[in-house]
Amino acid sequence: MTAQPTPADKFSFGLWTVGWQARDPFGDATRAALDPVEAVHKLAELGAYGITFHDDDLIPFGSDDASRDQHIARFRKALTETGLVVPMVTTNLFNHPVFKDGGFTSNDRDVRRYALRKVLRNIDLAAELGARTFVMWGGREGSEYDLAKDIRAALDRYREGVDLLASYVLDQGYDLRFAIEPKPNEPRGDILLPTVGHALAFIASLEHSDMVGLNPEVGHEQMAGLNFAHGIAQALWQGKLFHIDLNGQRGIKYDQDLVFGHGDLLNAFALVDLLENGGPGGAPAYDGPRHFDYKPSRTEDYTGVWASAAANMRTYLLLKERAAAFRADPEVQAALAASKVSELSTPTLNPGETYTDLLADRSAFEELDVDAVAGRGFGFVHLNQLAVEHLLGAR
Ligand code: 3MF
Ligand code: MG
Ligand code: MG
Repeated sequence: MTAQPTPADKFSFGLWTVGWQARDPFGDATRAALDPVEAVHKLAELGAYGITFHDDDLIPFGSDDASRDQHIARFRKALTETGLVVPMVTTNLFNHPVFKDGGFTSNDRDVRRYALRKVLRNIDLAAELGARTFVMWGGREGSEYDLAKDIRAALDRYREGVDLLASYVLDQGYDLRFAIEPKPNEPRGDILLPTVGHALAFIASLEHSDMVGLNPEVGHEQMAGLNFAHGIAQALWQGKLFHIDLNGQRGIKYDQDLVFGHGDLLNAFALVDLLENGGPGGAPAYDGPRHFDYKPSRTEDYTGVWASAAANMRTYLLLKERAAAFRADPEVQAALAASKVSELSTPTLNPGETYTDLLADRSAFEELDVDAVAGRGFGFVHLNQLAVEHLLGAR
């Protein structure tokens, strides 16, 4: 197996992922802090092409301007030394206690104004570093108590915030698009824009909706019991897959942030097949960064951290290989045809046909042998078994 990542694969990692010190609600950190400069060097050695960060990952909250500049300068030097790029930047509006009731949608107006200022400053940094995507995850935008938050007013304030940031980017002439990251819960009991579908509907209401898309995360949709590959397909269908967070999650429970593929492996296979082979004529359907947003488990030391970072990329590449073999297998092609998978691409009406023509077509209704049609099997199980066998390396 090759499966050796190179920058051409466009793998990127959040600084907060490999840098997570493994503090959780029940226990202290199990690892020492990681220097961002070391993260850049290590990820480059492992074959990644990009690194992303929240403002506070790189510049500790409350730093004065001089030390802020120093942190940025050290980081930039490491980027130049390694060739690693910063495709995406994001803002931390969840860690500091000031954001305990949210950033853009806090009931406290002072907090909302402060949050917007924090994001505006970070947008300048993102543009300076050449990032093309600005992610917004509103982890604290939500509530625990239904009567404590006016949801319609909160959505008004959310929209006011995103509209303001989009006009700022336009006015500055930055080449930057926004990607909203949905999540159903954690840390809030209920988070606003909980799923891909909610976020798409919200985006449609924005003043500059063309500049705003999605950054869906595997585990976030799966925490809501949803099918991630379906969500990604709809995001693509709507032209809104601006970025993606890859990780693993095992069912409806707390946010696990496992290595990509260490949760629902079959769905990860379908996802990689969609991203890599789902475009016109079997071309990739998505050409942005393959961004890992996972947490190296609390049980791991730094050897384990780097092994887990490598595991994300290797798993992705192995799934890509398996998906290519699946698509090339004549038996799979026959099974796809038997299952009429491509027949769904044929419009239901003939070219130029109207509902009047359909109503006049007796073969479509009066003369259709409904029982015979109902008796036809689709063969989906056989097709899925072939996928499993490719995944297991049995074909
Ligand atoms: C939380 C997340 C976030 C976002 C990040 C990017 C801390 O579950 O996934 O990671 O990805 O804030 O905006
Ligand atoms: Mg997450
Ligand atoms: Mg994420």
